[in-house]
Amino acid sequence: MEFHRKDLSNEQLIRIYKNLLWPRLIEEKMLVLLRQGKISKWFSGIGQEAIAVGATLALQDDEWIMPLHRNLGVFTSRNMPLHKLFKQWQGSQDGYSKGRERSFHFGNKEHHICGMISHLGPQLAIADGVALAYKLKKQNKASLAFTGEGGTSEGDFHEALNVAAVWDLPVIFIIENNGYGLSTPVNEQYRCAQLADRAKGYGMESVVIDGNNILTVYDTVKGVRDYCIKNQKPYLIECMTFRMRGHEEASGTKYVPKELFEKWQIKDPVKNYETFLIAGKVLSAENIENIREEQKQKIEQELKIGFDSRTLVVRPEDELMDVYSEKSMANTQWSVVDNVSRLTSDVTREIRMIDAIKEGLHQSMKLHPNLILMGQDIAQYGGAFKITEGFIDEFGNQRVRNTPLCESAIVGTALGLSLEGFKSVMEMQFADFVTVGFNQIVNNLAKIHYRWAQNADVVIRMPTGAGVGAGPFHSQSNEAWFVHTPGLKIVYPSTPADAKGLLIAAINDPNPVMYFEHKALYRSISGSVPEEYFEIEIGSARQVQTGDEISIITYGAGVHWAEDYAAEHTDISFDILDLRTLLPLDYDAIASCVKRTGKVLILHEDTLTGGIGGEIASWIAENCFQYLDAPVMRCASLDTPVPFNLGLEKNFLAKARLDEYVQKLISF
Ligand SMILES: Cc1ncc(C[n+]2csc(CCOP(=O)(O)OP(=O)(O)O)c2C)c(N)n1
Repeated sequence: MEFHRKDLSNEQLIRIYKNLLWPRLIEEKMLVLLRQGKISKWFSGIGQEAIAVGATLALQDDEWIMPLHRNLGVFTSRNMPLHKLFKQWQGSQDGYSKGRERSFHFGNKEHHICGMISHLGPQLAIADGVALAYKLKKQNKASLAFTGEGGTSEGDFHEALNVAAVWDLPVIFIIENNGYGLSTPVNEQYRCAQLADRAKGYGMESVVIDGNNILTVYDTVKGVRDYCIKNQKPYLIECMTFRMRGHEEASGTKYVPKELFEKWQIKDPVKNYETFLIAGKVLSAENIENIREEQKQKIEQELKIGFDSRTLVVRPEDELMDVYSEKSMANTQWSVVDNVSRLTSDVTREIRMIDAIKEGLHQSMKLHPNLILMGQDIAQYGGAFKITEGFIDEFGNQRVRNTPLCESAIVGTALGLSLEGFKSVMEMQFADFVTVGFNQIVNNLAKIHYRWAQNADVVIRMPTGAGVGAGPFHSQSNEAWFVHTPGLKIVYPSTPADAKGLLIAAINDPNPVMYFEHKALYRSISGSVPEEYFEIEIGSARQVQTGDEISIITYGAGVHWAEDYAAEHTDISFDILDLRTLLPLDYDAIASCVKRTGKVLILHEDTLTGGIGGEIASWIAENCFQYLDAPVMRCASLDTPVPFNLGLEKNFLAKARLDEYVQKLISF
């Protein structure tokens, strides 16, 4: 192995050596502890350390890195103390994730390390978001994301590289090509000669390097970083290396031919670098022995602290509290109200739902210079529903961004922006297409605060619902998928005023908010909306009307169905509650309804089975049983996909069965 020191001083070469050796020795010790049952799971990076260490040392300490499961060298090279790392691996509450995450699935803001989720691929687009933040702030920085060669087969790899290329983002993508993805060899993973060749297809430069040569990695990443910053472009580096142990320690290596281990043993990154240092008289064999001894002793000292963890204290309220980031009201100039009537000015006008959404978004853009809008066709074209029409002229194309067709990468990018203090609103062209960004939402955005205290300041606008003859893939109600995910907030307004106030609240909320807007209500519903900038509190329902015979608990289009029905059936005294927020639910308002009427009908456009109606019904049964005069009933859409033909769609929708359910309940 040839090493080129270029202009590196002896001190620098030694610093690099110490950083390279440190994760090796830690890991050797961990493998012993693993066999003794003192830690649970371990993904070995032995033989690959030069990549994580070389790349990390080549960056500045405040540049974000998105590491994976084999990148101990990233964590150690960012000087995370071993005792705390060890507590993390033990699942101690004193670790980086308060015992909530395993092995290397954690991040830390202070060290600018973004914690991976288990899913391979989603990390890459987060690096896009961070790089976009650097670009918008005109900072001379680059972000860096790792992937294994197996991970390059994921769609997220393609999406992230494409977005970085199209948006000219300073991101360094590193592929650690270590021969196997679990047991799958490279010839069953991809067909190109080198994965780096793919860069050309994205309009990106790339290089293949020896990933076992620490100076090659260090020098390449340093140069690539300069290139990315200077040219404001991404770059792909493929590091050739080998996985010297099993995928994880329990899975063995039977499927790997012995010759491969022999071939790569010779290329060991630590041994070879030591040989180079000795040959160049940078260090003597004795120096090296001393450094090794020093580090081994340090490991023992750190482990002593590491083992001394406090006993686990389980407090459900602490667990629940960390799911969401506290709302920060610092630097806010707006009036926060939980009821529109408490506004400071009473200037209102009659506007349509769509105009109210647009106004909320527009006022938010004016108030928050750090708010970025992203979505397909939202710039010059103004979006599929024209909500952002004209925004680009006022706010420019840096803040109002057309995206390529890649929902997953844009959600990931939004998260990356959040890491650097930006807010973002992403427009799903139709709520139906959220399925291709689902993983990022439910696993990355939703869980990140609980896992390592990083918030995801992201709103996803979801044009939703049926009633416009748009067929199975432009009509779905999919809010229930998200209600089942702790960490998200779900809002779903039914009036123009609520649409504006809730959108503003969603944007001000530091947590990920799914904002459902019903397409059929956009232009069909008008209402009085304050001109002023105001919030409707997330989590508060709206009592539409009070009555004493039947309570209809509903949201979205259901509110209008219920109101219309009540207007046509004045012989029945209806109590109507518009939930407005589905997560968190306003249980006080729900309980009040039950107490007022004793008969509850939950009405929603979503299909019956697994819809939120079931959740509310069971909560009422459990908590308000004594006030009930009849079983809680659910009126929902048919358990079929949404059909295209208007006659079939009408039959599908819950509204078609509203009369039947009201009659059933009234006569109970
Ligand atoms: C989306 C997804 N599918 C499957 C897995 C299970 N899995 C974990 S690691 C791994 C192999 C990854 O190979 P590679 O990307 O080459 O990285 P390496 O483990 O070799 O470093 C697999 C299949 C996963 N974590 N995520």
